[in-house]
Parts: sequence; structure tokens; C-alpha cells
Amino acid sequence: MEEHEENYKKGLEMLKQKRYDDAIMCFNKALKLNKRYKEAYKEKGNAFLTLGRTDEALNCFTIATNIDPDYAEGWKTKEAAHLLRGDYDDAVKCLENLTRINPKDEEIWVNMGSLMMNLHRFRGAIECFDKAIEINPKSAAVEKKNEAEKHIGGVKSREVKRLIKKICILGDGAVGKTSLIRKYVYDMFEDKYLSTIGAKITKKVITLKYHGAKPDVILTLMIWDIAGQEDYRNVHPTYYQGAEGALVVCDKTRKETLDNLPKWAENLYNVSDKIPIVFLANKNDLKMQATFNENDMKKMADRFGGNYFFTSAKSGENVENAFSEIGKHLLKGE
Ligand SMILES: Nc1nc2c(ncn2[C@@H]2O[C@H](COP(=O)(O)OP(=O)(O)O)[C@@H](O)[C@H]2O)c(=O)[nH]1
Ligand SMILES: [Mg+2]
Repeated sequence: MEEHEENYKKGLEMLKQKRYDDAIMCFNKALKLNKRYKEAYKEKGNAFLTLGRTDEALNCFTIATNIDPDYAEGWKTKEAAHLLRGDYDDAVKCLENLTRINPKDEEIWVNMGSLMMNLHRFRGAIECFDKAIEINPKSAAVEKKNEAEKHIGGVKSREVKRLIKKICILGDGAVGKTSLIRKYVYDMFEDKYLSTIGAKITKKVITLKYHGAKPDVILTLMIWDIAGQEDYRNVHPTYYQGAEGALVVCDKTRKETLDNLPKWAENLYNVSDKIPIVFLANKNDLKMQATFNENDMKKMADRFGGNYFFTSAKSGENVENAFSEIGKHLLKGE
């Protein structure tokens, strides 16, 4: 094996052991020996991405795809980096390259169409879905195309303002975060699971009508859910980056989850600005097993100037209200 390959292999091993800085060093050595080593650029980018250093990651992916514009893996990782940063238009461009490289890949067309839907580029989305349907007449794109067509029919000439905002949902394991999102949203955003940082993104579109006084608002909430590693000391900074609001959840049947709420909030504020937080005491349907009361919750929320709700992902109690409350905060500056 040549020396640059050896360093590359070593770098992969370091990645496996989660020694990201060491991995970057190995990839750098490999790249010194072979300046056009696209795989090494891609993996170096992945290491940066995992460290939350998205600018440097993007730089690596860009070099990799410049070296070889037909390098599909390079475009895929670049797309993920753009999604993490919320550069959705740039993510679409990566997908365009992937469709150029693999024009017969149904999944890429569906992904691109779905992303365009999120950006309210409905006509572009329909074109993508058509391609997917051409490849596979039974594609999931059939349903999605119908949805896109409905949007085009519905918006017509009224002026609308379109916004995309990221919020995240925090709290100890098993308090009901994922259940709350499921209750609120059915439209999973491509089930976009970002394994490097252990997050899952779900999309919900809310339309707010002002009846002529102001333009209507179509607000797309990108809801980030933690998957695994539900420990406030262990959350990837990228998870918080760019969020404009947060739901911080505890479980009414477990007092310690309430005691942990301030830690979640403080941990968030270490990375983000002082974005609005709404606190939730979930599982309010289990009245007999309650371990704290409204006063405890109010005291906690007051410390952070946040509102609070008692919710139940089971009965649906206050679920809509909790998300609307965050929505209201998000629109304040608009
Ligand atoms: N009774 C009741 N159970 C709930 C409620 N929300 C979640 N659960 C249950 O609590 C468990 C953990 O929920 P999950 O959403 O996975 O929690 P997460 O780890 O915070 O995402 C699951 O068994 C849910 O069915 C609720 O409001 N009431
Ligand atoms: Mg969960």
C-alpha cells in the first residue's frame, strides 16, 4: 500500500474511534502526499462536520467535488453539510449534480423534489417528481406531486411571505419529545436522519392568514429531534446551531426530568443566542402519577422568561398550543 493510502486508512480508523482531530491530521498527511485525493478530502470534511465545524467541512467537500465533478459521495456529503447549516438552496444544487451523475436514481429525484417543496418551489418540485414517476410509476413521488399541485392551485395571486425556521426539542430520554412531534406533524421531512450528529428533522408547514392587512405567512418549521445520546452534556453543537426557538420537555411522572430542564436550557444558550424557549411538562394524562405541580413548573420557566404548558402526546392536550406559541415567537421580528 502506498503511503498516502496508509494515512487515509489510519484516518478512517481514527474516525471510528471518534478521535476526530487525529483523523484530520491523518487525512492532512495523506493529502500532502496526494493533492488530488478526493476521498481524503471527503472524510476530512466528515470529521469537521462531526465537530460542528461546518465551514471547514464545506470547504473540504467543495475541493473534493472540484477534483472530480462526478464524485457522487462528495456531493452527498456536501448536501448534508448545507442542510445542517440551513443553506437549502445550496443543498438543492448538490442534488442537481447528483441527478446529473445518476439520472436514473428515483430516490434522488424524490429527495430533490421534497426539498424544493420545503422551499415552496412547487413547479421545480413537480418536475422532479415527474422524473421519479418516469423511472418508477409507483414512486412515492405520485402522492407528493399531488400535494405540490394543491399548493400551486391554492396560493394564486395573494401576496404571501415564506419563512423557514429551525426549532429544536430538548429534554431527557423518554419524556415524550418524539411522541409530541409525531402528534403534531405527520409529514416527516424525508425521515432525514443525520447519523453523524444523532438528529432527525421533521417538517411542518403552518399558514397564518392576516386577511389582507398584511401578507399571509407560510411558515415552515424544521423541527430537530434528538435521536439517542439524550444527555445534555453530550449534545452536538450543530444540533443547536441556527435554531430560533426551542421546546424543552420534562415528564410529569419523573421529577428529576424537571430538575434537568435548567441544564438543557443553559446548554442550549451556551451555543445559541437567547432564543425563546417554551417549557413543557408532558404526560399530563397520567394524573395519578404526577410528581410536581404547576407552581414548580412556573418557577422553573420564570428563570428563563419562558412560557410553559402541561401537555400530553397521548391525548393531544396543548400540543398544538405549544407549537403555536413557539411559532408566535418566531414571527415577532418579521
Ligand atoms: N401516557 C403518556 N405516555 C407518553 C406520552 N408521551 C410519550 N409517552 C410514552 O413515553 C415513552 C417515551 O416517548 P418518546 O416520545 O420516545 O420520548 P423521547 O425519548 O423524549 O423522544 C413512549 O413509550 C411513549 O409512548 C404522554 O403524553 N402520555
Ligand atoms: Mg425520541
